[in-house]
Amino acid sequence: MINYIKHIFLLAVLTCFSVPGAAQAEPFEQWLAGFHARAAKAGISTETLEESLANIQPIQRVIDLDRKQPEGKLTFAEYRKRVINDRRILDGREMLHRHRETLAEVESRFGVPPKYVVALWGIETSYGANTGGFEVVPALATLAWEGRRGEFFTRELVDALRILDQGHIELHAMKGSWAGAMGQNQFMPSSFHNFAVDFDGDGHKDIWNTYADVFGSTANYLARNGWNPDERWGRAVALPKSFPASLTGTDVRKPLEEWKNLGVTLPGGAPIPVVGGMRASIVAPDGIGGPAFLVYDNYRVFLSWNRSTYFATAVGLLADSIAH
Ligand SMILES: [Ca+2]
Repeated sequence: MINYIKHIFLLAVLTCFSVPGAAQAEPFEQWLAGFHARAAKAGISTETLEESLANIQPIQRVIDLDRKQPEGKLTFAEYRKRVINDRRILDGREMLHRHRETLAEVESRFGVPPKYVVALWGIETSYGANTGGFEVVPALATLAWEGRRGEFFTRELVDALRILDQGHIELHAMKGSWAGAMGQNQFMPSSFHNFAVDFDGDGHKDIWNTYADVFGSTANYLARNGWNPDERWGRAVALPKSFPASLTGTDVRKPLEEWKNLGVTLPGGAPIPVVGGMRASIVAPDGIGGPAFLVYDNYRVFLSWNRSTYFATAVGLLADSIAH
């Protein structure tokens, strides 16, 4: 279900750039031969190329999912209900407790509190329970060949082969979503190269099966995208009746003092805490009449992971729900 929701966003993005009817200009075998040459030129070993590309075929299910038109957009209230249910909150608390030592080590190295690492893990894959059953190489090859955003997926496929070349994971254990998001934190291969870490020090960056590497890689991603250890992500607030919609959205940033003067309060009506120098935005995913959130710089770090405000807000809310 979570992947389904993610796919709606991904499809919405993909659809903007698609050229109907432009797909599959050449037979798959012919495309594969050309890709083989390109990957060899990019430095992928002959051994990896032969092992991973031999006998692969396009996956019809991946094509179907890629071509599926987005259904009607969920409201944030609907999305929130699906993504932050009681089961996920209880499981998150359990995971926070079970992995507390590793998560504490991760926090001391990257400055990201455990609740955010666990919340991202929960929203991406239900704490590793739903990582996607597609083998990444044929899934990416299908998307690279099919044509729609072919160049993007071709580059991701080269990056995927490089992961195999470096020996981080075995070919058939390299699984992910239909669109190539891999392992327990759903990194695309390019994100893997930029942000995955071998936190347990065994020589492999294993975001599929090693919790320490999953947590370390997630925290490293957040830290490298500007996570501020001294701040939270944001908080629920109440807006005054006259609040103009034009002041909502992450493009509008104001000092906390200014929001306070504009009548923004905590949900119960108490004044919002004002910290000098901090700027924030107001996000109201369902419009002025719906829930509203005062969001800080760390919220933008969530947006660097996934551009959806639904996603970013849900991560923050789940983190707060599991930390008790
Ligand atoms: Ca490792």
